[in-house]
Amino acid sequence: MQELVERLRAARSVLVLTGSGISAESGLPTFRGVNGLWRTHRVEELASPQGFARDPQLVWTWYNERNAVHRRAQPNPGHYALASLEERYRDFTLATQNVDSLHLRAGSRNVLELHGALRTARCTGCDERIPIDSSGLALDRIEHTCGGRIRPDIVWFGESLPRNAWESACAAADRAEVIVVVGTSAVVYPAAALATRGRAFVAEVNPEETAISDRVDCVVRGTSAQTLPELIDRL
Ligand code: BJW
Repeated sequence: MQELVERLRAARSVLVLTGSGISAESGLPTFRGVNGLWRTHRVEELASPQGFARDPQLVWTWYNERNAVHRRAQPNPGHYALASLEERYRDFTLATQNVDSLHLRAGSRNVLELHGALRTARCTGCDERIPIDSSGLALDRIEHTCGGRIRPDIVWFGESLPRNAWESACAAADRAEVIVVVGTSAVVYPAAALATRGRAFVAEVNPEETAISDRVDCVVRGTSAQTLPELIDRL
């Protein structure tokens, strides 16, 4: 961790990329872990455009349940440590693959939500966005007045990432002197490519080995809620 501390002390431009592991200590499941969402649910039924076209009520029932769980969850010390890290830099970007809004609730400001967010929904026809509260979307509101359907405002496999968020994340990766990759298996593209596309010093914070562990400059093996506050204390 000492080398990462020194790099962060010297850096003017920092990018952090997070995945579902950072919310694990808030009680939210990851995707590919032992009890991960993709181990216990069929991704093609619940999280794909085809699944939504087939049975939008089933898809919304699942996302409404997840939305309720996210709302009850609280940011953990890892989320708060990243919000505090942001205070030290003029050029700090937090690109997250998470749809749970916990970074924003922890006080992070320059957050790019690469896979969307569950706090909004959007119409497949006219693209109108509507806010989603803790009760989720009522199933009788799925059919929109324009003839389209209201769907979760998130990115499923085969779909493009939100253009502005993606372009801003690429620019941040190119500018960054340090990139910290937290709590992601780094198997989902294009997000995973951010970690290693620039010339930055790249550090990984994760209790397990990942797809990019052998390509990063420094590995901090531990959970984010344990190691990130320690990192901030040492800066
Ligand atoms: C802890 C911890 C603790 C545990 N502390 N850490 C190149 C090659 C091959 C395929 C592709 C490619 N480029 C694109 C593709 C296709 C595809 C893809 O990547 N497939 C691969 C899986 C093979 N990508 C896409 O389709 C993307 N779109 C795209 O590329 O558009 C262009 C295009 C258009 C048309 C055709 C083709 C391309 C879109 C990807 C969208 C991903 N969506 C999901 C679902 C979001 C909605 C929802 O939430 O329901 O996003 S999938 C899921 O995976 C979710 C996550 O954001 C994402 C990443 O998962 P994450 O967060 O890394 O979770 P895990 O479980 O994998 O890892 C958790 C980690 O945490 C582990 O490492 C643990 O050790 C760690 N951990 N506890 C710290 N306490």
